[in-house]
Amino acid sequence: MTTMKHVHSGKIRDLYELPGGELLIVARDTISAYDFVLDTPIPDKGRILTQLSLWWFERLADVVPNHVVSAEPPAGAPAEWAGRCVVVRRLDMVPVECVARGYLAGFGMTAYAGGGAVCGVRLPPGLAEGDRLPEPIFTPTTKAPQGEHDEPMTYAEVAAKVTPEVAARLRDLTLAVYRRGAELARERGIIVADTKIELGWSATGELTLGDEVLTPDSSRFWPADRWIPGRPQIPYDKQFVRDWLTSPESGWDRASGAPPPSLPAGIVARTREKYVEAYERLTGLSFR
Ligand code: Q0N
Repeated sequence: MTTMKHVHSGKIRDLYELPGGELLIVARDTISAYDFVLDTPIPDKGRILTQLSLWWFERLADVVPNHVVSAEPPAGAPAEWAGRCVVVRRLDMVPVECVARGYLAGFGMTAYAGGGAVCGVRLPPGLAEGDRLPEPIFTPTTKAPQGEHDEPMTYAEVAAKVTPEVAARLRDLTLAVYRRGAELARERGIIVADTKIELGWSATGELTLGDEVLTPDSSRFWPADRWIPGRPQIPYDKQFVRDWLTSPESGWDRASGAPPPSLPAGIVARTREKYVEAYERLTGLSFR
């Protein structure tokens, strides 16, 4: 029986320490919307995103090594963790959130509208929300403690924090992961507008990909056939949730600050279907 020491609970995933010092990431079925974690889980979301991330790690192995040790639950793990837990090597995490953007959305849009640049990267004038950028850009942020918001960093700030040599490697790896992911996804009808990765140092001193990668939780996925630059895009996974929450049926007033209501079964089922669809489209595999 393996003893698992609980070390951290995030919004979406829990982290445990295993006896050998390895870590165990357990993904939950939780979904967030409008900065709230909803009280209604999406069945299978944890398994779908875990399996998608594992698939990408393999697909990216020639770009960057990853922290995965095993996708088998350790002996003694609860049966309901099957398929949604991953044993990983402990890394010494780099103190920078590594973000690549290929399209203008979210913070990238806000920063561009405010001064024509994102994290110190100047962009051409005249870009609209949802536009594809001439080239993907590296837009790192600080790693804020839980509950606080990450702050944008310029490339020079990253270099000052981790050395210029390491900053260049973070940027190059982040852009390489984004390019590989976005290109493959685009062929399969999904736009990856941006993505966040976490890198860390392995015990042997190799810069290694941690966390999860190229999932709808770590990236903005848009359905390519509904991409209309010039306005906010439809999120691939959360379209039904957001539409319902902001509709009169939900009775929710977003401006009130009150937590959103529970989701109706129909919205849950259609949202689950979007995660299954994203997984199946990207991997070409059938879910379960
Ligand atoms: C780590 N976080 C932030 C997992 C991700 N391989 C690792 N080694 C050391 N630390 C971490 C990892 C990883 N991954 C990463 N916290 C610790 C995000 N977490 C949230 C919970 O799930």
